[in-house]
Amino acid sequence: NKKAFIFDLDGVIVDTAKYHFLAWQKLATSLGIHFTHEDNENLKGVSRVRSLELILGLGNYQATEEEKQRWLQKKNEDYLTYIDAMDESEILPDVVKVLDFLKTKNQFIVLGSASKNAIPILEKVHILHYFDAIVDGNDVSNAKPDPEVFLQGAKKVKVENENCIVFEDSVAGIQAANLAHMTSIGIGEPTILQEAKFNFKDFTQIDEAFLSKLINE
Ligand code: B16
Ligand code: MG
Repeated sequence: NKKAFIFDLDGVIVDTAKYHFLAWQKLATSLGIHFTHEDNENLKGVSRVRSLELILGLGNYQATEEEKQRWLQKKNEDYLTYIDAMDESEILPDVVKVLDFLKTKNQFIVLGSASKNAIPILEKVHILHYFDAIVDGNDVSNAKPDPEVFLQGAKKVKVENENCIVFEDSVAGIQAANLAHMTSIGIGEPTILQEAKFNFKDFTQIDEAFLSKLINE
């Protein structure tokens, strides 16, 4: 039996949230908006456009469509300068170990991310070759918690939704996986990701016995 293991990117494979934060904060500061690490938590798993709207909301800032487009582009250019400097040392602990194990067990490995920069990031950290399918922010029209991103992933590898396992660090992503009738695994703070079927602090807490059980059940 072949299952599909669907990985979110930011917060699961790499910690790009810190770079999103720096780029958003630069923009916010230039607009006179106070933007904190706490505010950044609410942007995790959220699309780029929605993130900008949330930040403008913090400053009660009314912007024209033209301004919004310009700022989105500016933020992404800044973000990409950080991405450009990434290498494999930024892969979160034991992610590669889990990917290797799933490969030896001949399981499908899929990416399900809201980011439009997913492929360049995977290339930068040299793990693009592990993925049998990639669904990212360029493919989906409905953001998490809508299950579209994961449903498209399952379809690409032709695996039933019930046979998909999703690793997610955001509440919206866990909800999306649950709505898709997939097995949801929260990576991060269990109190935040309560709705997940299983919870782990990070991949160092996930052992081969657990993965084997998921493969064989
Ligand atoms: P981009 P994920 C998400 O990635 C991030 O968590 C979120 O903070 C970001 O706004 C979104 O991607 C869009 O990213 O600006 O690169 O298109 O967690 O779904 O992998
Ligand atoms: Mg994420």
